[in-house]
Amino acid sequence: MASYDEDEDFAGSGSYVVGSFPKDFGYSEDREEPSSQSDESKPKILLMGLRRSGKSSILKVVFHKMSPNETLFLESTNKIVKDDISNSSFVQFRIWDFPGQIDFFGHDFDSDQIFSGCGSLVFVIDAQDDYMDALTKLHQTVTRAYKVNPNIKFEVFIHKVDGLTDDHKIDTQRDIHQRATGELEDAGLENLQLSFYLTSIYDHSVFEAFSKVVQKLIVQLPTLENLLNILIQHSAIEKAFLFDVVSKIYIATDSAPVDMQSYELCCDMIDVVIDVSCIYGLNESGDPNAYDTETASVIRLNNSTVCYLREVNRFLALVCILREDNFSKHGLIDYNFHCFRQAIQEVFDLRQQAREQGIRDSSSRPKGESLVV
Ligand SMILES: Nc1nc2c(ncn2[C@@H]2O[C@H](COP(=O)(O)OP(=O)(O)OP(=O)(O)O)[C@@H](O)[C@H]2O)c(=O)[nH]1
Ligand SMILES: [Mg+2]
Repeated sequence: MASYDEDEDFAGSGSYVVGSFPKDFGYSEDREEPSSQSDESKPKILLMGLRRSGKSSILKVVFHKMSPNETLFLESTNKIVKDDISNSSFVQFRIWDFPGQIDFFGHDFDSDQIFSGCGSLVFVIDAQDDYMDALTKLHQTVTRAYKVNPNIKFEVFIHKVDGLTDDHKIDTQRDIHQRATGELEDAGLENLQLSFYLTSIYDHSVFEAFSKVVQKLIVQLPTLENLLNILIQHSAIEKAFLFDVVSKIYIATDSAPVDMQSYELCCDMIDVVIDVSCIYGLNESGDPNAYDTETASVIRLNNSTVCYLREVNRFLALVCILREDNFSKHGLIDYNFHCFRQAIQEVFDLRQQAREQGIRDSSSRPKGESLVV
């Protein structure tokens, strides 16, 4: 990194641990709260898989800022842990972390209750271990879930790939993909689609995979993607991500392909901005505040690239990558960003209206399977 311009005021928070968000991740109070939804209407994401496959670690690292090394001390989960993500984050859902040894055929397992109202089922397979038992369990799990609720999105995380060479990763993914889908075809379930991801908590892959899982549940995704496409085309931006700041998962991006490096760069930028802002930032009245409407940053890299971050709303930030010469049209970009932010606001105002409507007729509505973001 060549230089770092901190060109706008940051706001920050008092109690702060380096490398993590403060608990009271601050913002001005007068904004609309994200959640007035009842708990039941938020879609569920289920985390399943064999014991020690890494389910709780994924939950802790992605949504609770645990450092990967700390997961070594996690205890085995012995009952379903229900985690409500919506209070600290823009995306609204509940994650249920299951114990690895759960018995689907036991009396205490109510599959109707568990799989109905479920948006996604993330099945975690430990790629460093022999995965034959995991594949059997995967098959049992998805067939059972599919019977109860065919709308569930089935996501397979081929996990702990930090221990594998690149070739080994590809081979493992191919092998798991073939065996899992082959078994489903044999069982006459061709319509049951599985998506596969190579993940590890030791790099950004698990955040990227979770971004995609969450995106599938966002009903307004095509609109958000469209707005991002318009923005980048008119501002000569190479790549733009709309981030959920706390979790660092991106809820939408433009249609140019995502390369891991750009995503990592943008994640790191969020960390840097929040860190600096937590330490040095104060809002107008002198109170600490980590992230607010003034939050913005420009980082110039030594390969003639610029990373640009702007606050979109309480929970979201736009992070863009563009060529340095195109950044000279700064005014144009800012104007376009202003339009973009307004459009996003309109999308969410509609969401709010729909939600209020929904609360009124919630008794007659099926419980949500899509995220209403
Ligand atoms: N190398 C590596 N180890 C991981 C990764 N994710 C998790 N682990 C380790 O795997 C072990 C088990 O992780 P847990 O998160 O407790 O697994 P779990 O699936 O929740 O296990 P149960 O609760 O018993 O079902 C821990 O020691 C983690 O540090 C990863 O991406 N790479
Ligand atoms: Mg666990």
